[in-house]
Order: sequence, then C-alpha cells, then structure tokens
Amino acid sequence: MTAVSSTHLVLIPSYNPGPLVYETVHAARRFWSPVWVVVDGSSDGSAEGLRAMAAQDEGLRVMVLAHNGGKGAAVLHGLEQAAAAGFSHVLTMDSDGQHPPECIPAFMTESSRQPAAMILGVPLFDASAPSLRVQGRRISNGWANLETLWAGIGDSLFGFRVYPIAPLRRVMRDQRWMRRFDFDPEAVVRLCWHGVRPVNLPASVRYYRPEEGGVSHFRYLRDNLLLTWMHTRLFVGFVWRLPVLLARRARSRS
Ligand SMILES: Nc1nc2c(ncn2[C@@H]2O[C@H](COP(=O)(O)OP(=O)(O)O)[C@@H](O)[C@H]2O)c(=O)[nH]1
Ligand SMILES: [Mg+2]
Repeated sequence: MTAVSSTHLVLIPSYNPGPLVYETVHAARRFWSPVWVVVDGSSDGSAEGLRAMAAQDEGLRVMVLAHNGGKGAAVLHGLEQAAAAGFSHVLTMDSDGQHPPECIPAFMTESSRQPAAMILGVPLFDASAPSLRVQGRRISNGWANLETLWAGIGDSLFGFRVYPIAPLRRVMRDQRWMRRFDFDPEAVVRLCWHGVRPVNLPASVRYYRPEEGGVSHFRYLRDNLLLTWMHTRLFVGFVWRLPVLLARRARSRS
C-alpha cells in the first residue's frame, strides 16, 4: 500500500537517466506519496515523459531545470521547494533503477522514529557491481570515517538516504561545492560535523549493463579528481575542527 506523508517526500534528481527512469518513478510511487523528480537539464525526452506521468498522478511532481547543474544542485533545488511546502525530510534516490524502492517505507519509518538523524543506505552489492567502483568506495569511506573521527558513517557514497532538510540546507548554503557527484560524501561528513547522527540501514544496489538500460554519468578521471579535491578540503576542515570533534567524542563516551 502507498504511504502518504506531509513531512517526508521522495526526491529523485535525474539527468539523462535512460529508459529505466519510468519504472523507477512508478515503483517509488507505489510505495510513497509524494514523489518529486528534479529533471536537471536532461536532453533525452525524459522531461516530457515524466511530465506526462505527473499529469495523471497527483502524488508525483516533476520540476524541470533548463540547464544541467549537477546532482547536488538538483537536490538543493528540491530541498528549497520542499522546505517552502512545509516538509521536514527528504529521501533521495537515484533515477536509474539502481536503488531499491521497496526500502522506502522502512527508511521513512526509521527517520520518523529518529527525526534528528540521517538514515543512510549501506549498499549490499551483488555480482553486477564493478570491482573498481566497490574498491573506490572503500577509499572514500576510509577518508569519510577519518574526517568524522569514526562517527558511524556506514557508506559515504550511496545516494539512498533520508536527510533532515533544515541542516542540509544550512550546510549547502554555507559553501559552493557539493553540487555534483561530490554531494553525497560531503553532505554526510558535514552533517556529522553539525551533530546530525548517522543511522545505517542495508539496501540492495544493482548495476545494469548498457544493454539492460544501464546509464552512468560517473567519469572515472573527472569524478575521481572531483572526489579527491573534495576529501582534500574536508580533511582541512577536519584538522581545523579536531579539538571540537575530540571534545564531543569524549563527552559522548563519558
Ligand atoms: N540532477 C542530476 N542528477 C544527476 C546528474 N548526474 C547524475 N545524476 C543522477 O544521480 C544518480 C546517480 O548518477 P549515475 O550517473 O547513475 O551514477 P552512478 O550510479 O554512480 O554510476 C542518478 O539518479 C542520476 O540521474 C546531474 O548532472 N544532475
Ligand atoms: Mg546510476
């Protein structure tokens, strides 16, 4: 049964996602209302296709941005609209069928139980996961855990998460990065620094082959450079905050 909420919505940033987007949005709607999609300057006809779906469905809203600004920028656009409409939390989810829509209710329930926390998906990979991506993840997770003094981030990169809107908007307004693929890891580290506790829940992830409709906009060189620069600035921020983080950890242990 579809759950209807006035506090929590599903937010799907989308850029040239391929044909799996329709099934993805449809499946999210089966489990939740409302679902919002931010189409981020896509040129593949998905804006028109999604708008046609929304015209038949009150629980679905489609926002179309004229120019591609990146995943983080699209999420921020959705956050601003969600806050204006009175929502307190968003569950972010990829548009390309890789994330499990059937996990939406459990993640939302956990967030309602712990509204000050962020609920982080921890990916359960199957054999379809490229080993280079799985290894890259370990490196990013190692850095994120150091940068937060092991505050409990289960996975730094997985985009299937529930965020409290207010602190995430504050974090994003304070700086100009986090607008592209640096969004997910930087959000989780900065929110930890702001005292938002991570709660980890497992969630399956699937990698589709191109012939199955799989599309990825992650470019190894460009985006690994972006993530390296991101961890560089986070590390500098970590060193600067170290006394505060140590004091907080000592308090929580005592
Ligand atoms: N709004 C927006 N979303 C993007 C952009 N690039 C990727 N995404 C979305 O972010 C999610 C993950 O991107 P994807 O290319 O599938 O990366 P991968 O799953 O890490 O290989 C998908 O839902 C994409 O539609 C972008 O430039 N803008
Ligand atoms: Mg993907």
